[in-house]
Amino acid sequence: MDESKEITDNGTTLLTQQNRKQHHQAIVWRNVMLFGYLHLAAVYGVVLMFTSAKIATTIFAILMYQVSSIGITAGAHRLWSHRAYKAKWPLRVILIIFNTIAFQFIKLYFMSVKVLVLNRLGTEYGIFKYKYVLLSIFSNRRNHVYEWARDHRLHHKYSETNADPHNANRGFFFSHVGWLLCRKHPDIMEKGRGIDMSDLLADPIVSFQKKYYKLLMPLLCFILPTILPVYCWGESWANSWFVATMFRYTFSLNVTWLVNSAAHMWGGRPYDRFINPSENITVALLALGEGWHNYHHVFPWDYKAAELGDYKLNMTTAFIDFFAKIGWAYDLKTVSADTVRKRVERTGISGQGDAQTSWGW
Ligand code: ST9
Ligand code: ZN
Ligand code: ZN
Repeated sequence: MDESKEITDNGTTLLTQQNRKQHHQAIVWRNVMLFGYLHLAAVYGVVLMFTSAKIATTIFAILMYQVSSIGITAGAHRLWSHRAYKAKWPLRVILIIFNTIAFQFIKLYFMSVKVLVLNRLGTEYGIFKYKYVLLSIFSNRRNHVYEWARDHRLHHKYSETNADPHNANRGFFFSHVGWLLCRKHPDIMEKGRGIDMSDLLADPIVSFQKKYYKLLMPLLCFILPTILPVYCWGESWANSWFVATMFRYTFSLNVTWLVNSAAHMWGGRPYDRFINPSENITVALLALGEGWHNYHHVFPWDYKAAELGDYKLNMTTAFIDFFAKIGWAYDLKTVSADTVRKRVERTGISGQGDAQTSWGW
């Protein structure tokens, strides 16, 4: 028997204490290379943006970033992870489409590059691997709303412990991207099993995404954003791939990660000075209102994810309010001024509210 494991009474396998440590520290080199490629490609995308790309391609990339961000903030985050409001099915369909544009299939790049090289060599092996890649693409199931929400609920419930997937106590790098470059801590799997996900399993639109994700995500996140600029306004394939797809995608990934890193480190803590999540304007601006993180960790059910929800610094709230006006969003949960005041008196810094923010520089 593998010495790193022990068998429990009911027959399940557990890692021993010693090996738990080694397990969660194991680096996943495939991800290191993939994220390395992504960031290099994004930098090249910036160069092309200022040298040869058409202005329409840059505008398209910004638009795709905004749309995919709403899929995360108003969709995966405030609606599906926190149930901060309810949405009728047409809005849920819009959000699941936006969300699928934002999602990623990191394995794809690495394997595609490998296959391109092998096929250039014209080997039988290359052709075999090509078939393997196609099979892998359609059999992977990572990062749909269900998995995103499960990790995020865990992040709130066990914030800054080993059961938090991006535990900010392990430093900026770990909470930003490092957690995606190594195996998850066993506490995450253990505590994750106790997270109630029945509401998402019962949502047919989330289940649809989960079922067809392998097909929908590559199409919406990579293939269409690359093809559209070429066919609609005559952009070159290289500009389209590196600007509209690689740069847009990597930028939006980093903005999302900043909520886990920067907004857990820099900024005011007016609602609860005993926790790390902070009010960070830079992150709020970039992440469409998700930088008011001290408030959000104290009142995660508030659909504004902020006390004031000022539209300029909270585009997601503007989006939800618009759909509430036409009746597609309803039961918007919020927190009374009195409850906020009492909490501030108990754990915060009185009289500061949303005003005690920081640019995080
Ligand atoms: C990406 C992540 O997309 C982005 C998420 C960011 C979250 C941010 C939140 C911010 C707050 C909200 C604000 C939004 C702002 C938005 C602004 C927009 C501009 N419970 O994962 P595995 C099970 S990154 C229970 O392989 P390893 C799991 O089911 C880019 N169980 O762990 C599985 O079991 P089974 C693309 C869990 O091997 C087993 O454990 N993403 C849980 O340690 C193994 O799971 C990628 O490239 C849980 N929570 O690998 C993916 N979790 O065998 C990168 C797991 O039954 N990830 N289980 O299937 C990976 O490659 C791997 O997950 C790993 C860990 C290497 C990191
Ligand atoms: Zn957080
Ligand atoms: Zn949250």
